[in-house]
Amino acid sequence: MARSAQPRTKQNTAPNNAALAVLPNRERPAEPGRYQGSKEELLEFYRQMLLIRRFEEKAGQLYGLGLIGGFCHLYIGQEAVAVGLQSALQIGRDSVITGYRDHGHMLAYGIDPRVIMAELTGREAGISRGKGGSMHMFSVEHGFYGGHGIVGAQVSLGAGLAFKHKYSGDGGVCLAYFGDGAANQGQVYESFNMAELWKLPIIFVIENNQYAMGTSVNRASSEDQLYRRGESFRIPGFQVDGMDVLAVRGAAEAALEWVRAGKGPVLLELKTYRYRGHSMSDPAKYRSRDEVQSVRDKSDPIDQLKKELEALGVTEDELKALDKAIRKDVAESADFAEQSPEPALSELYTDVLVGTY
Ligand SMILES: Cc1ncc(C[n+]2csc(CCOP(=O)(O)OP(=O)(O)O)c2C)c(N)n1
Ligand SMILES: [Mg+2]
Repeated sequence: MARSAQPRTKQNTAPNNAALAVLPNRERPAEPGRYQGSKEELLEFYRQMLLIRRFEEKAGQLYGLGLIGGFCHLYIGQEAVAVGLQSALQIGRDSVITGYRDHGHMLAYGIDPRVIMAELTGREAGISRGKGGSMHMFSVEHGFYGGHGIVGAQVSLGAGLAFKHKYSGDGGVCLAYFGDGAANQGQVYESFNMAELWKLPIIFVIENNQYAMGTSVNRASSEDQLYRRGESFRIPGFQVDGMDVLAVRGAAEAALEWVRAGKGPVLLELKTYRYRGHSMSDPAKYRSRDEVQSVRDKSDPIDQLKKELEALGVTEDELKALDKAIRKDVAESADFAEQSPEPALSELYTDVLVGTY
């Protein structure tokens, strides 16, 4: 039976198995393909992923030296996700929101590494003036709304951002990232429901890096094919190789076409992997070194793109020179951060919300 013949009203109490059976035949976004970029575009993706990798390695070192206080969650291994998705956005019109593992998303937006490093080290020159640290970075100018420490909260906030895009008719789309662990949070599903009901312009992005702190996705999730999690809300979902920046960009294109046409949300599950522990204080004893090494050997996003670039005629020397320039840039960011002053003590009394309840 066609879906239009099955009114979705309260009166229709009969079991709707027929409707379930036709769900797969509903209109869906085009099946994502691998992005066909020019050599220049591929080089730019490579540069951005390598910048994130080198930046995060440096952040790890600074943390070890005691220069970064509080929590610090590195993005190493997941670079292709932020770069592939955000390269498809229109900066300033679209919006992005994510959890606490946010350095890579900032860098993929082209935000100056110096102000990100200054934020990590709690300096006045930091993007949140040294008051947010690793987990709470914002750049409203870029449409980047954080940086959130409460698992899953960014999904509801993202639905709010998408509502704003729709309400004001600004044509923007919100990209709301969350993890495989966050995918089991209740508020995620409340957001799914409203987003589809109101056809909000939002792409829900599950960065499935296989672990939520020390718990593997298979141990925590009854449905571990996370791209299916939107089905009961009629949200189309796709599973994507999150270690292949071109596959990620291809998925972004397909999702954006659907969402920008006013057809409601899309759910993307990016299969990826984090090489480091959950945060800098995690010795990662819940998995073997061999497991990590085998992912690095077989599917590292930077190595994979390097091979493609070499096949396009980019020489090893050119790539080495690029790496050298990035290392220099990152070292300068660390120097800049170390030399920047800490916020004045009087800053303790600004940006504080006072109210009575
Ligand atoms: C509401 C809430 N519950 C628990 C925590 C503690 N916590 C911080 S990160 C995390 C795991 C989240 O894993 P995932 O969503 O897979 O993201 P990933 O760290 O892998 O990027 C947990 C349980 C929290 N910050 N907020
Ligand atoms: Mg995870």
